[in-house]
Amino acid sequence: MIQDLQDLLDVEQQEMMRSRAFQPRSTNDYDYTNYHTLDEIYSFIDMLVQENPKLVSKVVIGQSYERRPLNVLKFSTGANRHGIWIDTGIHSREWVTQASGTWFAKKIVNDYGRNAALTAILDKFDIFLEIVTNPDGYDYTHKTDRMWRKTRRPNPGSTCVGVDPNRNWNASFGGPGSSNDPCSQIYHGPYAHSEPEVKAIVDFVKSHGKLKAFVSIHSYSQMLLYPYGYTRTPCKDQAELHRVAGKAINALQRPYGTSYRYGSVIEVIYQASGGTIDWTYDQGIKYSYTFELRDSGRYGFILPANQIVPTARETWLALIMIMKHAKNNLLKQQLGSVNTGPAGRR
Ligand code: 0X9
Ligand code: ZN
Repeated sequence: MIQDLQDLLDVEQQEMMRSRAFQPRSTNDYDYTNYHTLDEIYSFIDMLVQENPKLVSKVVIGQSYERRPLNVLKFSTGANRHGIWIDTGIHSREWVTQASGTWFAKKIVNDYGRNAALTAILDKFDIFLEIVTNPDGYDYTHKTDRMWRKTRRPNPGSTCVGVDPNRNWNASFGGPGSSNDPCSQIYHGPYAHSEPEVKAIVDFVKSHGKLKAFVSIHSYSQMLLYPYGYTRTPCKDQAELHRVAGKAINALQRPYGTSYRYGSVIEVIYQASGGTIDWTYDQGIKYSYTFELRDSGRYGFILPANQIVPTARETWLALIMIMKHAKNNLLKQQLGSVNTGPAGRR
């Protein structure tokens, strides 16, 4: 319960006004310390691609219900690579996530060729980053209801709008921890992958076929989670996922002392069926993680803008740890197949 919610919303609006008058002409001038509208983030994406045509491209993986492009940034330094996926903003009101996604994008172009860890990762993997995963919802949080979470598709037979895109995946779809009431915040939708925003990612994951890590970023609560959400039965890589999560949250804690809890979704938050990372894990993407970024409840979804950059910075350290681990695992796999292949059998 936030007592002074309207005060927080007023401050947030005033802060956004401060940069509204200013149109950045490059991603260097972009105000990473503030929240931005959908149009501003989409212009950021186009500027970043234009400025770094060798490293960055824009992949449109589909269209939202209201026909907005679903833009994914692809960071790539070579053909036929394995992939790492990161999404932010699938729940539209979790504004620090889209803001952090924007910061990550700039961080990748700044660090490639300069930072050894990131460079090594990009020499093995393409990174796919969907900053505004629920653009209709995001636009709606700016124009109408700051606390909107779901998609914006009308539900036939109901006056309530939208489906929870984190209950819409085909992983124990419709099970406990989701609702069949269209007015619920955790409404699972009429059938699995009914939401175009979800279906676009499903199609992308299947057609890519070589994603090794999938990280879906939410706020708030300060948690790093792995599957499952739909069952208490531990996933078969639980021990490894737990170890990697521990290292990731240690790295995250270093700059500002932010403390995270970690474990499976069902053990650490609550039971949730139809969640993103349960589906990606069951598709064979071992390093499937969900973050819940800052804070732990004082400001909740209305995190003050002066915490955007610190949040993004600390989260990036955890992401690097996960990506590094995925890379080492891939190298081990590739070495293993060389040694047991026809020529290299020992
Ligand atoms: O309830 C949710 O969807 C997530 N919390 S949030 O406050 N961001 O809405 C947690 C769900 C855990 N994730 C998965 N089951 N994949
Ligand atoms: Zn969320």
